[in-house]
Amino acid sequence: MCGRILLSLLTLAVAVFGALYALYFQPLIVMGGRGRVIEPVANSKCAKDKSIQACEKLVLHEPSGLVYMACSMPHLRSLWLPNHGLLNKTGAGFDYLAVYNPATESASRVPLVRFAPSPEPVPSGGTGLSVLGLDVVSSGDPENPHEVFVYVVNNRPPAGNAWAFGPNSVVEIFKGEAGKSLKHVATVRDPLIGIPNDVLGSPDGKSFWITNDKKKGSLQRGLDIIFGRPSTTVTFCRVDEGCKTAARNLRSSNGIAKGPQGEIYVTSTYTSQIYVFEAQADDTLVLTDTIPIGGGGLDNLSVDSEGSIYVAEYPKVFHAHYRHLENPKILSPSAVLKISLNTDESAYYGQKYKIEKIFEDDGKVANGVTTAAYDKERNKLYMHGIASPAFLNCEL
Ligand SMILES: *[C@@H]1O[C@H](CO)[C@@H](O)[C@H](O)[C@H]1NC(C)=O
Ligand SMILES: CC(=O)N[C@H]1CO[C@H](CO)[C@@H](O)[C@@H]1O
Repeated sequence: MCGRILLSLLTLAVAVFGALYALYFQPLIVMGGRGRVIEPVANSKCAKDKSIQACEKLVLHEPSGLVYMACSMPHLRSLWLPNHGLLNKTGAGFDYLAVYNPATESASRVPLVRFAPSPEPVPSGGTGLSVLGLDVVSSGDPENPHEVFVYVVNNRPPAGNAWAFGPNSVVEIFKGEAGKSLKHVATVRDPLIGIPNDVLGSPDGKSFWITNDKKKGSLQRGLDIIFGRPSTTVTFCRVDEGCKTAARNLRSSNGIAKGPQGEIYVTSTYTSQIYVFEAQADDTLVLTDTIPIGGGGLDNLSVDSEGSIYVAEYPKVFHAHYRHLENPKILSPSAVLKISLNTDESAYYGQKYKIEKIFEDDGKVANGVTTAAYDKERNKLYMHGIASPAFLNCEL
């Protein structure tokens, strides 16, 4: 009798494990890139610039052709990266903004004016910036056609114990002429700014959306990744009025960008899909579509002048997030996907979007790419990564 109960319990345990495996673990293993063969695509005509490193996000400013980047140093990312639960404050506060000029083919740091990141102490030799997401938006002022607002996520360390309190994250807003120094205009803090990831700014310098990767606390994040709990949000903030939740119940929201018709795209890293939202009059977001990619993990995205979406894909996302981030010298393969509205015949059969792989590399040329933008005018694909050793520009 006892043996029979034991047997039933064992059968039940096997069944439960099997169901969990099929439901949760197997899709994760496929998305994690097990068995995926890296096929080189367009990786032979690339120029590297090692003077600018560990840039998690880059933004092409189309009117000028300049590429803005939010950068650090690879070894510092392994210490201080609150979005991944890396909370050694020694690595905080040394980051910077950089700009690449295609005319001179050179990159440099952007001088920041009137930026006093109080009240947190700035480490000696530091900048007071711990950057992640970035956006660069033309102000649309006819008197100043090159004026831009630059929004950057600043994951400042807390005054006390970072493991207990998490980061003291804010969004910094700067203003200036494209390619010149930037003047600090606002630091936005709010309880609804948890640990922000990416930012999408407005042309007037007064409001923005952020993807909120997670609340403070990282065991929860691990469980949410495995079980796909929709625990992340998009938050909308006005500089003068504070923040509110614009979209909730999202799975691993990460990159955010705007399309030409005002649609707002958000990548879901660990479910390999893109959410498509429509902004409402009250600045909340209504989900209108999802684009299933079904490949590896997805990261930061950008939209070109014709509305095509470019997204950095991790062929091996867990390798990237757990091995490469902890030791950036361990190579991590990279890929970039282009997603456009399908205008071929197959559109009639329900394939609304066309997904093309336009770049792939095993990590030797492009190590750990997390962000990409395509300059149509110059036929250049720009790439960088959160712990990458170099800025890459490749001819397609
Ligand atoms: C933080 O990083 C520094 C520099 O690598 C190291 O010396 C220190 O032991 C680290 N602190 C902790 C608590 O791990
Ligand atoms: C700005 C942005 O979307 N950030 C993500 C880009 O890539 C890194 C690496 O995964 C993520 O940590 C950022 O959250």
